[in-house]
Amino acid sequence: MDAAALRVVVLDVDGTMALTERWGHRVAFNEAFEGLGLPYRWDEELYGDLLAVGGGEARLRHYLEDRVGIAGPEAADLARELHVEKTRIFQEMIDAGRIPARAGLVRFVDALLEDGLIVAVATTGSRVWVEVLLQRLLDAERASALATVVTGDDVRRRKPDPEAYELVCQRLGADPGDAVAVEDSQNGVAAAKGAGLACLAVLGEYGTPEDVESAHLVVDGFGEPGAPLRVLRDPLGVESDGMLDAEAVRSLHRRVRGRSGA
Ligand code: XBP
Ligand code: MG
Repeated sequence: MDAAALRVVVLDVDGTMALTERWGHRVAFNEAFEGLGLPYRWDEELYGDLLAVGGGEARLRHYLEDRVGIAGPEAADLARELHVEKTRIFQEMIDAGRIPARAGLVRFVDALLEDGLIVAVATTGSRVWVEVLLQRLLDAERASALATVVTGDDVRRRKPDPEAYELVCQRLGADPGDAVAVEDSQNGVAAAKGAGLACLAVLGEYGTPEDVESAHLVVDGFGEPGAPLRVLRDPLGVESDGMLDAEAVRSLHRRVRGRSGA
């Protein structure tokens, strides 16, 4: 049976399209704590641990209950109030141009679109800032070329649950076997593979090769002319010649599908 042809590439946002966590979201959370007169602060190491919980409001509630010891209902109310303030602060950071695209992202998206591939987004982040950030990272024309954008507001279960990727495929009428996900974290790779997509990991600021070892290819970036990416794991022998482009993603997809005979 011929392997299904690649049709769709689904991009994660946080850690993949932009390094948003360490100096973006984490700083916004800390400024929200300060703004509400609370003594809590998330240093870089603690935040890396807390990223295991997808969704900023859920992350806050987990921290307040498990690390601070605040009871459930009170923690839920405070988490909601803090997350509204954090989201406002993060939007200000985006508007101030403090969240740049990763090197090679725009080149990569252009290559996918020019090759006739459908490009979509699946993120756990909140829609209210995701849409603004995509306009900033990609410019308005490219952002409007995205076939669909699934955010944390559109799903009941966040990554590592596969729901976000299942919803993208459902909205596009695409078989997961015809799609490749581009992710940066353990939760993201688990969500993509759980939904049946092949998965390429572009390591983010917190991910390690071990975290994403179940991805079909692990690299340290998108690569740029003169600044080649480093291949960290390539069990299928995809070969990317220093830059991710449509052919590299098609090669990965062929090898994954060809191997499983799907
Ligand atoms: C991103 C997240 C988000 C961000 C914070 O995960 O988990 O919660 O950390 O954004 P992924 P919000 O990269 O897997 O999409 O505060 O808006 O949730
Ligand atoms: Mg991510």
